Amino acid sequence: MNIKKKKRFILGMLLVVIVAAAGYFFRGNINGLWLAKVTVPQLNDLLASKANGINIFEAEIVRKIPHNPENFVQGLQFDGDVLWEGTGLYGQSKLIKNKFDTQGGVLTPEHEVALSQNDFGEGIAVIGNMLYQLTWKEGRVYRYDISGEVPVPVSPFTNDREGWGLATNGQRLIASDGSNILTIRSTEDFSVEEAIEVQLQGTAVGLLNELELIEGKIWANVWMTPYIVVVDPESGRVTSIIDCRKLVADAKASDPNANVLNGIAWDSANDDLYLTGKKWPWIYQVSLRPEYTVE
Ligand SMILES: [Ca+2]
Repeated sequence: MNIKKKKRFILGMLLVVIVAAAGYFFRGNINGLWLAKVTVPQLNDLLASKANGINIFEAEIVRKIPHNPENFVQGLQFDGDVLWEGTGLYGQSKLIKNKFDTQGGVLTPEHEVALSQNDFGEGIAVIGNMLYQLTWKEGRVYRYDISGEVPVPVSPFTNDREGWGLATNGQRLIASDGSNILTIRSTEDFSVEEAIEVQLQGTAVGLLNELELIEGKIWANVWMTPYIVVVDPESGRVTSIIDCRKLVADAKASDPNANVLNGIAWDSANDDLYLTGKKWPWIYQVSLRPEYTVE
């Protein structure tokens, strides 16, 4: 790497750290000013420099499903023909049950549960008849019995750290907390059973947010970036990076209030992938273009 490139790389790294640290303290109050400071080329350089041997895919839009742009999406998961959605912000956090006609591409909200005004909703996950919903700094893990038409709250669990994203491997829960550590959690009491340190070629990847387990791999939105990392749960290694810049650009072109990428849902019945973001007017069905190289 020549000196000019090295200088650019160090400046890029520095900018990422400053923006991430600043953003961390203003989470939930992110506005356009903060986002304007995240310039993609720096992040892109960072990823390109680390990307040797890592698969990079570009998310391409297959279909756009209209979605309520007021929803500050923090969690997204399929359960049959229901698409569960968890949203954030104080005073606005909800659990939303959507009927999703995947054939027709129509999302119909059927029921909403409002969280306490003092809780900032985060990730959600469904295991059997139980839905779990995290809160950000409040330590509360909402639980709902979803065997009936309407989710029924049952006694909550306690989280020992910040709640960000949540997913499931079918038996246990997988939680993120904004760091590079993912924790495997018991469905009995939310206790930590295992920890996975996520790293990209030896470097920790932090700010892991919304999660999804897809064909044995953990997919994680990297907060404040247009990227998703695909993680091998055994080693914690990032095996692929999904570049979602096209979706971010389309969402922002449709609605200037569209915030960051956040929301991964895998329709296992049809092997279809859906992605969205905070306050995005669309949920995108996407396909992945392989052998994509960062220019
Ligand atoms: Ca998800």
